[in-house]
Amino acid sequence: MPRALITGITGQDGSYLTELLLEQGYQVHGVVRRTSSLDRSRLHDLYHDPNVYGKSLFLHYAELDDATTFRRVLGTASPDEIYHLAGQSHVGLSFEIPESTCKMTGMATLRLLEMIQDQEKVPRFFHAASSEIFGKPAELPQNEKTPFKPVNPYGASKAFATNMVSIYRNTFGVFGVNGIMFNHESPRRGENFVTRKICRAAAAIKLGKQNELLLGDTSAKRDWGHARDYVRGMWLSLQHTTAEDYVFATGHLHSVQDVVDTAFKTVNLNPGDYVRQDQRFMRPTEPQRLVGDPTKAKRLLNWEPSTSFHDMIEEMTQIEMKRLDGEYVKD
Ligand code: G4F
Repeated sequence: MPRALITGITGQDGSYLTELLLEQGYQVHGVVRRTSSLDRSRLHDLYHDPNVYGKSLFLHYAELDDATTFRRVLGTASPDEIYHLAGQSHVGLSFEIPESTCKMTGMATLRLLEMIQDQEKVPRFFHAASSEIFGKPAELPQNEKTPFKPVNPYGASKAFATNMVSIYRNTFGVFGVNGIMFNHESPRRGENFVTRKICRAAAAIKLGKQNELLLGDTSAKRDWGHARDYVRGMWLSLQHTTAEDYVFATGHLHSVQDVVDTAFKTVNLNPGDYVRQDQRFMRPTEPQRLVGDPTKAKRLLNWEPSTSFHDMIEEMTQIEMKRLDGEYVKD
């Protein structure tokens, strides 16, 4: 039974990846922060399933900046594969807490690379890198060779971590993979990211539970795919014979306004009646034209996104309607 260790297991990607790895017959170990509550988390069902928790799924308390406890978890879990997904992942917030963003996103990755090198059996290592490393890119679409030009503290810390993974791979032979993840969303997305915020608001307004939706720059564009597809890419990348970097993206750009239009159309409302711009949600700088070229992932891993932008936003909005109506949704 292969053994995997996931940092950030309670997040959107961590929960989908856990389900995938359990289906593939893995024993899954997850690192959770002491402050995390599992009860209302995305792992709730698995955590409360006596056939799963304590049998094929194990959770360990540890902080990424506490090497002693993390080393202990590594010893207990003895993983064949590590999926490093944890970190401060909100770009806007990274302007407010740049130091801790760099500590949690950049330095924590380096610390992990150092620790795994000391293991008797060195596990394969997946790092969730980000399209934010490209910032204001010189070429369109971006691929694995596009130079890094981050424009915010989050992107800069991810660029540092991505470089470190390459350095440990090229210098010390670690099987380290950077998955350069473009935006990926789902009904499990955190509420402060724009797609979930919009889908939730459209549903809440429809149900009379909210009056308006305040947003920042609605002309901003992103390459948005479904998180379920992207975690499959993570897993596939560690099964390949060689350690490589991969862009995971759809190759299609949509604006925040497109998200608004699709979500409000799903609930038959006119967005112009409810959506307002609010300076508080504008960012000091915006990355530009972040759109990925997933050709390499397709060629080497046979990876392709399977859910369209339209279907994803529709699904997210419909699930919000059910949730706000008090229905339990296993998404
Ligand atoms: O949903 P967002 O906050 O995602 P962002 O900044 O693109 O970052 C996400 O994707 C990256 C790439 O995969 C990850 F590295 C990162 O960790 C995170 O998962 O914002 C998307 C766009 C931005 O241009 C933002 O300025 O939406 C714009 N926006 C407009 N109004 C807003 C809002 N974003 C948020 N969060 N809230 C708003 O009200």
